[in-house]
Amino acid sequence: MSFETILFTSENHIALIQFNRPRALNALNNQLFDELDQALDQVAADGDLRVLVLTGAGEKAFVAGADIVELSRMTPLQGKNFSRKGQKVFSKIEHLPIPAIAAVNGYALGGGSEAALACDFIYASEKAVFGLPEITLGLIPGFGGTQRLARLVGTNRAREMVFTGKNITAQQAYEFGMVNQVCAPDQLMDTVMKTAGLIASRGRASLRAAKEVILNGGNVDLETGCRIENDAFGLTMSSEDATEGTTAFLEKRKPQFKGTLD
Ligand code: CO8
Repeated sequence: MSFETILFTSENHIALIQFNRPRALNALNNQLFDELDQALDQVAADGDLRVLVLTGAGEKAFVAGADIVELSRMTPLQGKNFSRKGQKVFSKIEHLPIPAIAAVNGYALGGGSEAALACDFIYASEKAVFGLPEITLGLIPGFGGTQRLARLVGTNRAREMVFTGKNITAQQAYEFGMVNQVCAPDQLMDTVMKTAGLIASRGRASLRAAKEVILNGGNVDLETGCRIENDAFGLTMSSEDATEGTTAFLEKRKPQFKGTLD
């Protein structure tokens, strides 16, 4: 299937989705959300994929937010529905059966920061700019940003960013714990693909279990989290990958993971 607002390719177990509306700095409109939704369904259904990388096409932007032109024409109810649509699509990234990495190459404002926050972790170019400037438009973040940012960097840092609408640099985002690694702009994709390649060499079954356990454990007390981990551990023990991984170790060879929990 071909898309107009995103580029979707895959190679060596790694899916790559690029936001691609260069004339609007990759801003998120209805069409983009529909296409991203379809691409994510394809990613989830493809048992050959083990990791997803999300980035922005072009030099300047990851995503410069929701499309303000489209937004300005919406009734309040259409705006509420658009917010819910964005929340659902970003939740789909969060709940994919494989890890997702955001490679933030430029502006990640409003919905752009919210898209990155829905990924499992973020690498950023030194030129990246993060922020939730919705307050400057008389709005608030509506694609899960108030919730995910506060959980990731703490309530008070999130309050300051959301109340002021001020942007932060990649370095500040790193210091806040929002970004795992800051790279020179021309090194970003190589660095991300190296990490993606390492993840892709692991088994899909254990990646899925690890992702789910960390995600689900984040919202419950430690004891409940450990129970969730314990159940998932039992499930991975029964996977082909666990047999292959332990056998390969004992046979002093590299494991060839082919299993799945689907
Ligand atoms: N929407 C639509 N078009 C955009 C957007 C956007 N978010 N951002 C940039 N563009 C367009 C510009 O209008 C411009 O188009 P044109 O050439 O036709 O005039 C083109 O992209 C290039 O942009 P600039 O000329 O402005 O480039 P600069 O380098 O001067 O500035 C900035 C880059 C700083 C990124 C600037 O474009 C900017 O501030 N953009 C808006 C950032 C913003 O406020 N984002 C938040 C949007 S709101 C949001 O994300 C809400 C999410 C929750 C919604 C809930 C649902 C209702």
